[in-house]
Amino acid sequence: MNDSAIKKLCVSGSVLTDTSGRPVRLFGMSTHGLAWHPEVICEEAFDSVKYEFHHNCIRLALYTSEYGGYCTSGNKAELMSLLEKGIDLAVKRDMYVIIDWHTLSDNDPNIYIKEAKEVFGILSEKYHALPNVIYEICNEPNGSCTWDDIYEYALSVIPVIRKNSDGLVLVGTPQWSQIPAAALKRLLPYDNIMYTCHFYAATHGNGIRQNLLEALNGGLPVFVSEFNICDAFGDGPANMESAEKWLNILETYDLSRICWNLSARPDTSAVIRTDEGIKRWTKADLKDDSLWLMKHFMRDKT
Ligand code: IDC
Repeated sequence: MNDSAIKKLCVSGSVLTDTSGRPVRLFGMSTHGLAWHPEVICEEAFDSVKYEFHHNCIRLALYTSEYGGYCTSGNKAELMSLLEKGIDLAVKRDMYVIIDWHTLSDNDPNIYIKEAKEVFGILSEKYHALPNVIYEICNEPNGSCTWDDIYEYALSVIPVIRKNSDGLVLVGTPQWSQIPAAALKRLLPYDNIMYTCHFYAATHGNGIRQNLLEALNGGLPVFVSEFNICDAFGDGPANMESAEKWLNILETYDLSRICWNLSARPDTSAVIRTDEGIKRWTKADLKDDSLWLMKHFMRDKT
């Protein structure tokens, strides 16, 4: 008997719902790279996301290439056990948890498809019974990587997950997940799929918002699995005017949204003000821009 508050997620048309068809909106934080900041995978940090910020989701960013990336110089066993610890900490708090296969400088996810299939195979087998777990199969395809390339990748990776689990799968879109409308041309032939849109409000303006609107008006199920209101380097001043425009779309279409990132690094996108080690952070520990972001973007409407 599962008496957890966590409901199984379904994609119904373009809307994320529970199994009784009630819309569900996820909002939460992404970690920085697990290899950079393993210390954040701990009780205190997860308590702060759940009980101080009142988020219902956390995203675990497993970089594939950069800085101790899983497919490059990283310690695979340590990274896997961090992921598993993060999943356990989230499940214990009745939170949804996104396993983020954080491709980035490996611009085409097909580059490390073998490793992706291995990792998603192991994790979907281990966690198939938990409705909390969400599979994000590629963070940000970019460069010359097209929707057709992503489609082929997804056609190979999603069946590995589906063999074990019918859980929610998030799929990145071209140009750093800024072109969700590209997916309208050829939808993936599976249930419970959402396509991602990422934005950094101080860099990304009308052009990318128009693409998101085109995707939404075309009926595409979209999940904002990474955003911030600063620039695309994750730094610089926030642009509130652009942020308000993005917020308006997210609210109008009730999109789920995950903010980058839970760390105390100096750049703007790291939400914690001062690096005094890990503790149960409260809203008083947030940088001013992050506090604004939380207040406006991260509200539970239910
Ligand atoms: C950035 C981190 C930064 C790190 C860099 C590595 O904030 O500390 O050095 O990655 O390349 C993304 C990516 C995300 C980026 C973020 C900000 O998904 O990995 O994080 N960003 O640049 N897409 C757009 C912006």
